[in-house]
Amino acid sequence: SVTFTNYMLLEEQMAYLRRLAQDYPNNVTVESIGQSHEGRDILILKLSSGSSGTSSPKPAIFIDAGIHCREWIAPPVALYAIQQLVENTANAALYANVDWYIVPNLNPDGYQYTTTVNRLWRKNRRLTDGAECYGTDLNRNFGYQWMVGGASSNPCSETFAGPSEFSEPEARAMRDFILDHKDNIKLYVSFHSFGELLLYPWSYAPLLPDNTEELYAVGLRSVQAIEAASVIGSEYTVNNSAIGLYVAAGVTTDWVKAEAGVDLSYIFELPNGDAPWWFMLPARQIRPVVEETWAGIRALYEYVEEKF
Ligand code: 0X9
Ligand code: ZN
Repeated sequence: SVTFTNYMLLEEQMAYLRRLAQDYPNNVTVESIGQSHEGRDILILKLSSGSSGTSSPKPAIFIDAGIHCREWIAPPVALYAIQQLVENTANAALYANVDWYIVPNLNPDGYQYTTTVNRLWRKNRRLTDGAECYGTDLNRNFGYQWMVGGASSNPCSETFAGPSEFSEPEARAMRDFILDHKDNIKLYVSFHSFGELLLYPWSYAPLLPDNTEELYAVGLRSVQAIEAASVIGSEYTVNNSAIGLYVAAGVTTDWVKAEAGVDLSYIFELPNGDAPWWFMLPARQIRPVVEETWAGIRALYEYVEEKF
């Protein structure tokens, strides 16, 4: 079984998802939402009790991780949530009335590159026509207020937004899945590192959405659950993205809220390693982080279950 005592290779992550689909065929489906630039499947795990009629789709939670491939703690957080939901029978109630869609690694080409060539790679691995540097920042490539701020048109920049909105196959795959399920999805959560922040829209400018009060209050419940569970002293701040961190246009959370109509949209910036190893959280800290973050995910779930 997966123990979260070491970082997993991409193949190990994908093999785990496929094994769950085989072992739990009644509730778990694993499928590809599309291919990465280098032709890897982007796998999604769907978890559903399947017990409600098809006429009234259940509320769903969509979670992704690994958009920025060097942020290695993010995929384990998503995979641990999967393990708890699927393999811990005590959690079966969590998918009785709510469906879960989880993409543990949205940038498989980049992740492979971080394990073989450059541990600090952030973007995907597609070369834009005419560019001298590889990669687009997938978290600048989404098509809402694209390129209005905090994003670069220089392909050599770490925040290169791509030649056009949704130019990247990984971003399109996620867009298409979410649009296909937008009536069900009530909560969107994207895992990144680092900084112990829980951020909500908008990101493209320091503007507050209409439901800011709700986003803040629900976010606070989540981080309080994390802090109560934390054995490593994590302390989160809940804030607007642009005000609490910096302006960044073309991010997933803005697009999901504005264009897919998902009112509850969050990005977690998970804990970091000690300077200068920000993205290189020691393997012994994987377990404490995934366990405490699971408490935060459960708190968000409880709100969805209550409200919808
Ligand atoms: O810059 C990003 O894409 C995210 N931070 S990271 O260090 N993981 O790269 C933050 C995006 C959230 N939006 C804003 N901060 N505006
Ligand atoms: Zn990130």
